[in-house]
Amino acid sequence: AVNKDLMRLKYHFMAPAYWINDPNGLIFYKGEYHLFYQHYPYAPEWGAMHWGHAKSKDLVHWEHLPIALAPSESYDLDERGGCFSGSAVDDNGVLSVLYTGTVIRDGIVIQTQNLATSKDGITFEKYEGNPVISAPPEDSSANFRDPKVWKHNDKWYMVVGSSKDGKGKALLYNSPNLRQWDYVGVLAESDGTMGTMWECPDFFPLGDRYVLMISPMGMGEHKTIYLVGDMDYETGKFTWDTMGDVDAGFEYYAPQSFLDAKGRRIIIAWINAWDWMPWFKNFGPTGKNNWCGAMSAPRTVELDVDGRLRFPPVEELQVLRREHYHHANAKIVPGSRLLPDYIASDCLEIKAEFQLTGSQAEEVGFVVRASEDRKQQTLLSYNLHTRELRFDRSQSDGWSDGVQTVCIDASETLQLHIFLDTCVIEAYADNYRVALTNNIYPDPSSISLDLYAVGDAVTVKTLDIWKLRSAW
Ligand code: DQQ
Repeated sequence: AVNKDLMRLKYHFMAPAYWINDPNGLIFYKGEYHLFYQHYPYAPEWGAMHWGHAKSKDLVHWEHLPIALAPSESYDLDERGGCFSGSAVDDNGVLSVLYTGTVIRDGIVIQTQNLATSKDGITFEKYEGNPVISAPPEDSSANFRDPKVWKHNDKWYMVVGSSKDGKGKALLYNSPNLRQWDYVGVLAESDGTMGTMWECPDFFPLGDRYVLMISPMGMGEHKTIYLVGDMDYETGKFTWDTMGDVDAGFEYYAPQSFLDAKGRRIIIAWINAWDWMPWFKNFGPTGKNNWCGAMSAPRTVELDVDGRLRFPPVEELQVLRREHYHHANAKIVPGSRLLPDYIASDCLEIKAEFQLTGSQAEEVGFVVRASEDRKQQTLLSYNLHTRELRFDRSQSDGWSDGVQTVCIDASETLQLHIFLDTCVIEAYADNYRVALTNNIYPDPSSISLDLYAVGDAVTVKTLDIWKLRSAW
C-alpha cells in the first residue's frame, strides 16, 4: 500500500527526512541563499545535532545539499549534544561557520564555540585550533551557546546566548580573524522579567538603530522577542527602548537574520513540532511519516515609523500563486456562507481588508481547514469589543493549548494576511507588526474555507485568495 503523507508541507522548507530545528548559518553567499539547520538525520526526534544544508536562488525553491557538520571531535561528539546552533560569514570568499560544540562529561554540560570553513560552500573542515572559545566568561553559566557573528569596521563581532543567576544574557566578543576571540562584556541582559536563558541571540543594524532578537527560555508566551535600541561599540553596550514579539504564535522559535544583495534583512525561524517527541505529547501526526519540524517562510524585518518592527513575508513567495479569487465590498452576514466550495484547499494565501466602522458585530474572521459539518475548524478572527486578534485551534484537533490572542488597535479597518500550508498557518495583522505561527493537525479531508461574522454583518472591502502550488 502507498503511504500518502497528507501532512507534508508544500512550500515550507523541511529536511529530506527526520528531525529539524533551528535555522543556522543563514547567508547570501556567491549569489545564492544558504540555509543550514539543526538536524537529527536518524529519526523524527531530537538527537545528536548535525548541521543540515540547503541552498536556493530565490528563497522559495531549495536544493538539498549534503550534511555540512556532524559530531566528530572531543568538543562536539556526544549523543546528547553535537554541533549546536551558530552562524555563517563570508571571510574573503571562505564560507566560515561558528557553532557551539556541546558535550556532556560527568553529568556536566560543556559548551564551546568552534569554527569550520569551506572553500566550495559544500564541504566543511573543522579548524584544528578549536575550540576558538573554550570556556564561558565569568558573566555566564555553563549555558553558553548559539554564536552569531558579523563584521563592523573591519573587526569581527560575536554575540553568544547565555544565562546567569536566572537571567538571560547576550555576551559580546570581538576578533581580528575569527580564530582569536576577546571577551568584551555583557551586551544586554534580562531585567528579571525577560527569561532565564537567551537562546539564539541575533544582533544587527536596521536603519539608524540596532536590533537584538532573542529566543528567551522561561518567558511564558513570549518565545521570540526583539529589542530596538542603540549600540555603543566603545563600551560594548546596547541600550534598548522598544520591545515586541517577533511572532506571538506557539511554534515560532529561534529566528535568525541575514542581509541579502538587495539590502534586505531577512529572517527565517524554526516552526517547531515537539509533539512527536516520546517524552512530550506524542500525538503529532508528522512523525509517523518520518519528519518533524520545518522552517518558516522568509520574512523581511523593517523599522516602522513608531520604532517598532514589521515582518512582511518576502515577495518572492508570490511565484507560488495559482488560481486567484477576488471579491470587493462583499457583506459577511451572520449565519450564511460567502465563499463557493471550489475555493476549499489545504494550501492557500489569503489577503483581506475588513471595514469595521459602522458594524455592530462582535467578531469577524476566517474559518479555515474546516470539515463540512464544522466540527473540526480553525478560527482566525478579530473581536471588535475586546480588540483582540484571536487564533483558535481548540477545534483543529488534539490541542489543549488551543487559543491565542493578541491586542491590536484596528479601529476602522482590519487587514489580515494568511498563509496556509497543510498543517502550518502563518498569519499577519496590524500592518505586519503582528505575526502568529501555529501548527494545526486536522483531518486531511477538512479543507473548507469561509468568512464569518457574529452579531452583525461586516463588509470585507477586498478579499484575495490564491491557491498555492508546491515549491517542490
Ligand atoms: N537548539 C540548539 C541550541 C539552541 C536551541 C540545539 C534552541 O543551540 O540553543 O539544537 O532551539
